[in-house]
Amino acid sequence: MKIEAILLILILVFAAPAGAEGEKVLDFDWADLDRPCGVRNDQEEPAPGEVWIEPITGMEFVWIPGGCFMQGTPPTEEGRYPDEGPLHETCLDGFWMSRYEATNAQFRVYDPGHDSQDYKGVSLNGDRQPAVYLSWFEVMEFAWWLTEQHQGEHSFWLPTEAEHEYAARGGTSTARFWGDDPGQACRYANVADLKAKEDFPEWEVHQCMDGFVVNAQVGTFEPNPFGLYDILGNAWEWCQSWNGEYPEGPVNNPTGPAESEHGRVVRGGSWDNLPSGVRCGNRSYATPNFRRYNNGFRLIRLR
Ligand SMILES: [Ca+2]
Ligand SMILES: [Ca+2]
Repeated sequence: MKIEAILLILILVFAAPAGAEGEKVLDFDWADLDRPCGVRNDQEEPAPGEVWIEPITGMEFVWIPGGCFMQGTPPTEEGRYPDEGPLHETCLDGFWMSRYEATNAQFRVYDPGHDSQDYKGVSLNGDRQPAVYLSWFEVMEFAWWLTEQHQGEHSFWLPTEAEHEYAARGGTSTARFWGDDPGQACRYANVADLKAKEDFPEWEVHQCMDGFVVNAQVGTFEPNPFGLYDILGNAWEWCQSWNGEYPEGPVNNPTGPAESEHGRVVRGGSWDNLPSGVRCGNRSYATPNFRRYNNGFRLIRLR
């Protein structure tokens, strides 16, 4: 079945916005969806860094040029976990990626009742704070809804795991896009820092002060070389891919395994993570029903 046909079916079935009350029950298998990569062949490739504003939510997308990179981490990287190998070459088509994590205000265009909750009494519901406390399913429904608003002209998805790592690295190969030193994090990312340690002395933190205990407004820190903000730190970001072992050899546009008992990939680390959790190559995952105060998303646009 062509992807357009699958899309249409899903839009017809799941077009209704999420209500503020009650849980929704989804009875289809997202694993059936093979996400396409790249833009339409009949479209001219945008220039690196070109910007497109999504008119309904105001989300700002930046063009990420295609290319090849070494995905994963070398065994010498400090804080590395075994599932980050083997290092392997991954080549990707270009894609549009949201410059910022999706915010509460943007998500509430779709679901006015969305509640990002609080962390130990501190609100996470500010308009420009990242939308969190959302399951993978709820995020995908948002993406389908936004796709429907564009009536086939554009489609919106989560990044694959490979796209997220490629985007986060921004052409760099160090542990973090600013280098290897976690002590430099606080210029570029909201992480578990010395400010957080004042409130939570038991936390292992980065040895610097970013000034935020919980989610900061998106775009507070310096961007990476692709012009992406908070691609490390602030909120974890849901990805399209299931978690699984890396391939041994080079791959083109990998979308990940067909399924996994571990769940869907989350990437980038967050404001409550120690240095090993905030690295471009760090891999994490959660079951698709999982919701948490530090887990958000950003979209990509294809077509
Ligand atoms: Ca912080
Ligand atoms: Ca983030």
